[in-house]
Amino acid sequence: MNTTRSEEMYKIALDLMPGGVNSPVRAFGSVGRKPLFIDHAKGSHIYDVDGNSFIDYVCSWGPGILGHAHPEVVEAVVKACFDGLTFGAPTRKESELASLVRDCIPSMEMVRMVNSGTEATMSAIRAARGYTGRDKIIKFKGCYHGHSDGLLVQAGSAALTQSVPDSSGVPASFAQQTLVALFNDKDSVRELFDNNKDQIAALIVEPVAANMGVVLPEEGFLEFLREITQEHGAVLIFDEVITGFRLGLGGAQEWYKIKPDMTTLGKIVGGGMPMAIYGGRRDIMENVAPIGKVYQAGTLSGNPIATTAGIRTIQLLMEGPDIYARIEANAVKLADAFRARAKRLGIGLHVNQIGSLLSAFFTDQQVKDYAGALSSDTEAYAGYFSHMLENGIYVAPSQFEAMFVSGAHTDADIDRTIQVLEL
Ligand code: KE4
Repeated sequence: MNTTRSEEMYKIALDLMPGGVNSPVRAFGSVGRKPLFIDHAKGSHIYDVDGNSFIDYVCSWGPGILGHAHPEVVEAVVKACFDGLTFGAPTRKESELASLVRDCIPSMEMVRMVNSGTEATMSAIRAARGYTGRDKIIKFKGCYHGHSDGLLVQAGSAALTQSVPDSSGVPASFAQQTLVALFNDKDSVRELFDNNKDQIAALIVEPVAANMGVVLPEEGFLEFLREITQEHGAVLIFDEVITGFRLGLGGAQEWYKIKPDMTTLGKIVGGGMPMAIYGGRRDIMENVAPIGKVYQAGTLSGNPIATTAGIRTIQLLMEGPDIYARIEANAVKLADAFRARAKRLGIGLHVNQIGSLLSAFFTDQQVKDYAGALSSDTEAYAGYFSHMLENGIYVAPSQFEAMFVSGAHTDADIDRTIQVLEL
């Protein structure tokens, strides 16, 4: 595969930006290759600067549920641009998007728009701390909620002690406010609440973990989180930046019928533009400035172009034809093809799939938690990644990410992908 121009661009970029990228995972570090520079994308395909084309299952890490450059979204965005890119003042569109979100996710009684999932989770936690007057939070090892200091924290060896930052530059004092539990391990959560009575402001969780690869909540786990947070007066925050509008219009909370106190959204809700949202119970959100004392602000929050992209995307998802059944069916086909490959090659492979989200873990263990995910052979994953890329299939350049199926993936795309898996 010719990658001459990508390599030229990479050299230039390396001199200008850390690792030549604006987000670490894009550097292809964990798959031992130089990154491809993308020229354009359309529908289910992405095209690099050397003219190579790929069936894309990264979908920009989730936003691309309708496929790239959906004509109706692009048309709405272009039209909006002629009315001005940003005003720093309220617009009708923000209320329209907020209302659409509440129609789809009724637990989000009141919302605030920001520019990234990181801002959404950081602000939701600040609102929960302001509402409860407490400082500590619980997150889960292997769950990712963006790069705000308090959330860039991984537990120590026992996973139950005070955490240590896993990013340098995060003061230990910040980490001490973040307690880390184990996903699908009720005792690890119980222990933190018992040892930190009345100190925990919030528990934040990806209801379906998708940042250690896709790991599903075990039967009753989310119900348990709902009960224990209720019992201890802690705010339950569902980080649905990936699952929101991905598992259906109502996201994971509709899928599992659990009502969190707060929810964060990103990716799909902005239709690929910089847009994310936090919100939830009115009595919590009414603590947010300017009506409350929890300060949070943003120059481009609720930006008229980003809201336009989000509104049109959600409208298309609501108007149908219903794509959710089709993208789930295609994800199931791919999951079965991965399992068939593993059987044929006699390799350990564990596939987790829900809706249009899936991950193939290169391990012979069941992957029901972080330890299971970490048992994966990342070298084997890197080999698989190159095999797919060299055959025109663009999957996540990391074992610990999700594969996304979009409404733009055709039967021919799925068949071609299965064919490559059969090579
Ligand atoms: P952003 O700040 O990247 O918009 O969102 C942070 C975030 C919050 N919550 C969840 C559940 C997320 O998955 C993310 C971001 N996801 C990663 C992919 N796993 C974004 C890709 C990247 O970091 O470049």
